[in-house]
Amino acid sequence: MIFIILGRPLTICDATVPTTTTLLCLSEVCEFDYQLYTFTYVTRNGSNSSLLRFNFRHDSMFWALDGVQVIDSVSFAPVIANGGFETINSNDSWTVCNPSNSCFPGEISSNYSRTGQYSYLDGAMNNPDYLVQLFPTVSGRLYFVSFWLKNLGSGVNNATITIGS
Ligand SMILES: *[C@@H]1O[C@H](CO)[C@@H](O)[C@H](O)[C@H]1NC(C)=O
Ligand SMILES: *[C@@H]1O[C@H](CO)[C@@H](O)[C@H](O)[C@H]1NC(C)=O
Ligand SMILES: *[C@@H]1O[C@H](CO)[C@@H](O)[C@H](O)[C@H]1NC(C)=O
Ligand SMILES: *[C@@H]1O[C@H](CO)[C@@H](O)[C@H](O)[C@H]1NC(C)=O
Ligand SMILES: *[C@@H]1O[C@H](CO)[C@@H](O)[C@H](O)[C@H]1NC(C)=O
Ligand SMILES: [Ca+2]
Repeated sequence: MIFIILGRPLTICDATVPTTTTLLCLSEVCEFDYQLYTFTYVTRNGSNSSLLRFNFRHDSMFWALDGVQVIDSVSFAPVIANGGFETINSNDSWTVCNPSNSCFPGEISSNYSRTGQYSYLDGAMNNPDYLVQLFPTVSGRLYFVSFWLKNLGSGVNNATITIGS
């Protein structure tokens, strides 16, 4: 890959939570344009926060992610920050962990935004890296989770999205 990606590299690792559910697992899939994925999630009883995690590996191209939303089913308030990746200099939302020091780890980029100016772009080679956000949630409550995901090419790839609380 010879793409030049503009944007602030994100390198900070983040927290874990006691329970984790897999929302989506794609592996060795062909190229596809932005597609909306929607899920419901009920937080663990006794928890006060949730962790949304996007694991990405792409050996030949990139995954693009935009429009991430988590909505409280009671108040209808959005509970995730910077879901459109527009606030590139903020430290209060997403972090990326690249434990295997993969080439082409996740970055915010202006090349493939779905809405606004920026999206998240991840081409971690050989081993996955992951994008996480920890956010406050109400114990035992239903949340609506959604995001737009685009696959820029076929070959060896993997997108595994989990949520936990
Ligand atoms: C949730 O936790 C509270 C406090 O521990 C307990 O009283 C309640 O029964 C639990 N509810 C469920 C649905 O497990
Ligand atoms: C959330 O839960 C953790 C672990 O149970 C606790 O240490 C923390 O104080 C809680 N935070 C709030 C804001 O209640
Ligand atoms: C974000 O965090 C990094 C690492 O702690 C720090 O160097 C940087 O100044 C912070 N950026 C902002 C905008 O707070
Ligand atoms: C990404 O954007 C930069 C800056 O606009 C541009 O130079 C580059 O060609 C773009 N790369 C791709 C793969 O579109
Ligand atoms: C896809 O990635 C997930 C998370 O990193 C991993 O648990 C899973 O084994 C991978 N699947 C394949 C087929 O590579
Ligand atoms: Ca955006």
